[in-house]
Amino acid sequence: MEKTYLMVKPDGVRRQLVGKLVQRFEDKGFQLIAAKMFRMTREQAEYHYEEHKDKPFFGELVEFITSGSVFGMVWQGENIVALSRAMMGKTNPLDAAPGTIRGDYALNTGNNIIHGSDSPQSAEREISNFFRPEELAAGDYPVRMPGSLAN
Ligand code: IDP
Repeated sequence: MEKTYLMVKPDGVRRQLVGKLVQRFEDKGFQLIAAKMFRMTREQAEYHYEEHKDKPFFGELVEFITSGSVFGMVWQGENIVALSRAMMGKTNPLDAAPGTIRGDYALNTGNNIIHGSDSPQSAEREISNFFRPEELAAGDYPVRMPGSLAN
């Protein structure tokens, strides 16, 4: 099953959007298999954004992402990388369609609320930066309620 790393950035945490964002991905039909609130170390941040290390905004980006707690999540589901990126909307909120997360909640690129992996390979790399393999739930879906006959 395809996995992705989704993360509510410090601006989203400060604005108390965590619950609403989790709800969107649950409603879509994806499965949450790990989540935690934490403060990223500088090393984790530089590794996470390594592809941007030569960009002029790299320093600012690392400062921002380590400026407060993030809510990191591992999700799984069919085509989740592409579908979650579509739900997030374009990087620059000026280009993000209404109805997308950035279109609905964000005003500028520096404060665009959410991160999502851009490929299954990036997802694997990003997940391993923040989670140990044993932190990922396995076999919890479909949920079986005690006494329930349904799957
Ligand atoms: P993505 O988050 O939509 O995948 P990327 O191009 O991978 O977009 O950029 C990573 C993050 O870096 C963006 O989400 C945004 O927070 C930040 N960023 C990208 N371009 C700029 C910029 O021109 N100025 C400031 N921050 C930027």
